[in-house]
Amino acid sequence: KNEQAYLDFARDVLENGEYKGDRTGTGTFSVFGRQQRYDLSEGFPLLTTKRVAFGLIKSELLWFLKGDTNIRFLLENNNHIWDEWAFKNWVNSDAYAGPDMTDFGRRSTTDADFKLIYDEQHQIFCDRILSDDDFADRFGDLGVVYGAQWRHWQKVQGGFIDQIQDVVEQIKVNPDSRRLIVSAWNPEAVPMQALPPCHTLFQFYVNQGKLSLQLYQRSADIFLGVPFNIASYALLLSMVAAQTGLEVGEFIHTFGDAHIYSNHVDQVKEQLSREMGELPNLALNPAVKSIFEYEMTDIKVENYHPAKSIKAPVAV
Ligand code: UFP
Repeated sequence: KNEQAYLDFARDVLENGEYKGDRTGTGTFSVFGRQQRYDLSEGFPLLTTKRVAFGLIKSELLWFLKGDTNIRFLLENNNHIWDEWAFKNWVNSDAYAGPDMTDFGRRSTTDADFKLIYDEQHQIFCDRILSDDDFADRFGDLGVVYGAQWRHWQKVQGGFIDQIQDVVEQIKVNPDSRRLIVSAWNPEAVPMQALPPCHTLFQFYVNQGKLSLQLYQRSADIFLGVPFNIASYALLLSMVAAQTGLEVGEFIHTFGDAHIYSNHVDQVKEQLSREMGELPNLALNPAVKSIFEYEMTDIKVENYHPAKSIKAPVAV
């Protein structure tokens, strides 16, 4: 069963992970190099041992596929997963005149009084992104993030490459190709990026009418990030399969540094103590004719009955 692969992986890292410091100062239990396989014909791999917010996965993936790098679209869909990166641009600019937001990520998790002040500024920020076009242009844009790398990779000689369009076309005309790759990792851009891509590169594979996708993820927060990442790439694979007339094959998830943060250990144990349920099904609107034309209502998970969510602090 698909979910078992994730749970076994989490147990493996809990048992075999070695303590390792990290950029965020939190500390992790970490391994290097692991792989799981999810056969999508057995059900859609949205975990049932805790609730995973599929709406956020959907709107984020549609945002990437639009080539959009401005958080306004996410906010319009009540998705706040990228807010901090844009918020940081604002509070570090001379346009910001509010209370001091230095190190807001860490302080808002450790200082309750500060959190109230931060929440208020965060709300003001989101309201302005939604209502003020100039403000959104100036502070809502995250620059070179997945949407840009996937849809308009900047060429050295000028012009752009649309990696998604190209790979979908190649899957149709040249399915035996061993070069069906989308890369997000740009060594030239990395020093300028607040968060260099975790999803470094993915490759498609077509055989016997089935489409598979393998992702290389350089860095993985097993408790908070990975359940999202599995569902997001399984959704992408399903959408590309639908648009190329192929059946869904396997999603193969390959890792570099796979870690459980030291303040997620109890939550992982709680999840591992739970019974798995049936995986849900994914329903894509068959009338959609292009990978770029899906909207929120064209994508649904059916029969999703997860255990309740488990809260954990995000390392920033
Ligand atoms: N992370 C994920 N999945 C994601 C994402 C981030 O697991 O989709 F965007 C985690 C991995 C790591 C942190 O814990 O976020 C990124 O930090 P670093 O760049 O130092 O690897």
